[in-house]
Amino acid sequence: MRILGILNVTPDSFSDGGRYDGVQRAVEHARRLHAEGADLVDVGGESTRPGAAEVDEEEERRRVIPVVRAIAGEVPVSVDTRRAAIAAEALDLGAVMVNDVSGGEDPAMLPLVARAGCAYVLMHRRGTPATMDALAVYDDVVTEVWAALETGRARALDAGVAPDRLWLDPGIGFAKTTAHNLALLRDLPARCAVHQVLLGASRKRFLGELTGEPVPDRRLEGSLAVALWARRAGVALLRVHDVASTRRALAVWDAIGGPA
Ligand code: HH2
Repeated sequence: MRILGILNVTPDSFSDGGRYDGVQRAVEHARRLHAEGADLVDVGGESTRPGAAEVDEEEERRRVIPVVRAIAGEVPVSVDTRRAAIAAEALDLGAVMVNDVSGGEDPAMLPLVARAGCAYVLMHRRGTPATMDALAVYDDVVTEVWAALETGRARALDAGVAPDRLWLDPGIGFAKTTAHNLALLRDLPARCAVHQVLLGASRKRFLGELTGEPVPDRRLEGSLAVALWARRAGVALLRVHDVASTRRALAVWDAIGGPA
């Protein structure tokens, strides 16, 4: 399982908002994540936490692009954006992956990714950060989320994205309650048997609900429990804040599962 380290260059992300929103600090954190064992670093300039304000394109560019320019030569970069224009600039600067939480809403996104031949993460969500909590209503969350992802996958392949360049992500916490997130996690082994799956659960709200920990930075134990389950389930890429701790937990897990 590969690790995608999170670098939010935002003032308002739910866990690390305001910590890395200067280029120098962002670059140092990207280097640290890479040194700790992140295979890629995911650079994002727009918070998606419930209730977050939309960021206009110029502001997103101002936050993200200088950081991508500074680190793409030394650290493999994923750009966390739903805008094709930002993705295109990041790819030109050497980013190797586009992480699109909107699942391809920008009509220019899939053609861009197909042309570039880069890796692409297609995530499930409903609505926007402003509306998503009210949209967390499903008859059968697993069936509905994965049907939407299959539709997105078909659109991506039609647009010319190569199957081995595509990652599917059930979007933990995006228009999902704790019960929905748990159902999606429980179902992962079946999905990982047929798809390349990316999972992002690090420090999220449902971990706070399950453990009684309201402060996102103090949700390491819950995040590590999900990491071990993800490993067991066959997740291909895990998006985390705490790279060093995740690597250490996985080292023990893998040693137990490995040859004597
Ligand atoms: N979660 C967040 C952001 N981007 N991308 C993918 N593919 N999957 C996720 O689960 C995912 C994501 C939200 O977490 P974070 O970046 O820590 O916070 P914020 O959106 O407040 O910046």
